[in-house]
Amino acid sequence: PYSSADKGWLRYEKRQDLPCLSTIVRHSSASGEAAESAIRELRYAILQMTGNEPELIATANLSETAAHGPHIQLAMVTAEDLPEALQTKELSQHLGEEGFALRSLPQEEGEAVYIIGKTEKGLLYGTFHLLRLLQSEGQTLPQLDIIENPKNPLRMMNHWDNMDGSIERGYAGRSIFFKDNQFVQNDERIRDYARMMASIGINGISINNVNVHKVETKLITSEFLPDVAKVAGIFRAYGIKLFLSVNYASPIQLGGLETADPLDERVGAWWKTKAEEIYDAIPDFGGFVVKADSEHRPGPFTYGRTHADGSNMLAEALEPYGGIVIWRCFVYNCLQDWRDRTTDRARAAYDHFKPLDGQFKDNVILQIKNGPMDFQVREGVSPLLGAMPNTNQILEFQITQEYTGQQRHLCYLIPQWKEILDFDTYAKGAKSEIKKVVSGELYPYAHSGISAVINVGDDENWTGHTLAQANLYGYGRLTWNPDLSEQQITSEWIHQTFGNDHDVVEQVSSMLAASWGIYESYTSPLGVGWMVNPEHHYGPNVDGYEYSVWGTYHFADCDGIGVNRTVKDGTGYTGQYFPENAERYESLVTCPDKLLLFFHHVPYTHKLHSGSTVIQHIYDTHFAGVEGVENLIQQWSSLEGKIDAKRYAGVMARLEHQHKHSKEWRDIINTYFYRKSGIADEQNRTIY
Ligand code: GCW
Repeated sequence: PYSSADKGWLRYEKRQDLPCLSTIVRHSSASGEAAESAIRELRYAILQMTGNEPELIATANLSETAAHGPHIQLAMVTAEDLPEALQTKELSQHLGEEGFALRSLPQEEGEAVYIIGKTEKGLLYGTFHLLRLLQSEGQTLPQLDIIENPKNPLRMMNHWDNMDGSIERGYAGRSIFFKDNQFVQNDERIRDYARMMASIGINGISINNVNVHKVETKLITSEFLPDVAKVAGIFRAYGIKLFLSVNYASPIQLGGLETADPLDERVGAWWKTKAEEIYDAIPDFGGFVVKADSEHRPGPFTYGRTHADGSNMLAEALEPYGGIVIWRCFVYNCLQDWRDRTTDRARAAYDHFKPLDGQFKDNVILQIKNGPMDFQVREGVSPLLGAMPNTNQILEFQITQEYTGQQRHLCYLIPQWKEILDFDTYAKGAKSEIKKVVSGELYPYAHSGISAVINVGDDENWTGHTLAQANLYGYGRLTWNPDLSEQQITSEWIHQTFGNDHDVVEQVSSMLAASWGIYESYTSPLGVGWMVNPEHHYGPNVDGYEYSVWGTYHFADCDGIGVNRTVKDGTGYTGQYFPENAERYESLVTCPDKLLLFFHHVPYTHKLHSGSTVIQHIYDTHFAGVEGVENLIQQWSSLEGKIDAKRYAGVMARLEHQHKHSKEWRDIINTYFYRKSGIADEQNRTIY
């Protein structure tokens, strides 16, 4: 039933050390589509790993079968046929709607591992977790006593797929959903995709680009709803709700109205009828993702209305069905004037949305990019996160590597995301980290969680760069539990993807761990960002956006570089943070080196905390970055023969490209700043 694509981390390779697990016992309570998916996965995975497909039996038949030995039992926590040892208060109280328990229990018939859920989704997540454990190093049937609940209620993926099959900012081939303005006919790939997503706990997926063009606007019409419903059905069996990005101007484009004014009654009525039609086709439809008044997309501003007016109107239409509106805060003026030093794109989201706190309906969630700019290699954390106690928030990451090497360069993003999640906003005093804002722990949000722009396409290996699968995997695991360590996530991924060979685990972990730092060092020093070619955003171009209306400036001249965002005499952006952070960033003494040029304009001779000057830092890191890539190549080549030839060669080819390209970055950046500053490299290395 599975597609011929690369199996990612669901390879389930043969393991010598596994017990035979000849039986799966299904309690009658463990029923439903998602429970079926769990059982199918268990049988398939155990067959792959041990060579024997376990027999599936009902509890009633247990005593008659040959299930004498280790076996697996699936049951709901409320089931009366659970053994007494499992009918505990602890279990029933601690298990959330999506949570699971894994318990080993010696029984007459042999050692049993119980997978217990409160809902069938719990059974599904418990199954994937058990399979993960069985594949980690040296595991036989462990003594299990685990209860887990996801920390984030919403764990979403956003596709930027267009119906012609192209993917905005996609670097791994064409869409797995759409082709030639239709849905793809063969849905094997979508099924595999749903399995992969469920295995890392994803529970919501929007399938089309937030820039909703002409054909995609019709996804919510009778022309395409039957196809959308089919995909929703595939997702449903894996515990995933389908969402659509919608065009704010749909009442005009589809409804023949001359306005999309949120306060015009006809507009509200149109959306209500539309919602009814959608829920008729897909009763568990998740809701809408909306990019409005952003980068030339239509929105409430056209009618002099606020984003609260705009989103609430949509939310009202979805409310009777439990649907939600995910409203993006990526709203900024993309036509700027370099002479006007008071406008600062970094300020935009906060300036637009903070004043509206408390005005949004309960089923609206504001989706906020992790940084105030746009998924740069490094930027500050968005000060809007945590700043709206009375408005639901969801954090947006970018797995697709738009500004981080486009899946041709290796750039492991888990360390970046962990830094962001662990960032203390001080919203309610110390320990008000971003992870607590978005999990709903800090404020009593009705909805919250984490969302990300996904990096998959129809490339055989899903992500272009095989090692970019680690970002996809790690994202899911982090949204399930942001407290998992980077090492834990990396190790899980490698064991499942490449097996248990010690050298492989060691080298790949170390490559991944170093990669973000390496990429940062030959691209964007000290938080400066944006030195890329306009439009496609690949490769070095220091002034690519400096003399353009998009207004993403670094202000480099012959005296210095960086954006003065201080309250004292800059754009005032630092003042959007809570005082502890505002003060830290405002002062040159306390601002961390890594973000120096994001917050301050300084001379090239400015001395960093590291002891180096800004200009020498630029030279040093750019030389070091290329050496870093050389190390990656060496590490990878030490694994030749330990990784199958195809994946080995695929990764090697990308590393070689990265090497060449990193030299281009180094030379262009170094030369630019040498000529601007006139200051030579202390070590006299070649600068062109
Ligand atoms: O990062 C920028 C991208 C656009 C994208 C936009 C957004 C979908 O360059 O391609 O549009 O962000 O997040 O809406």
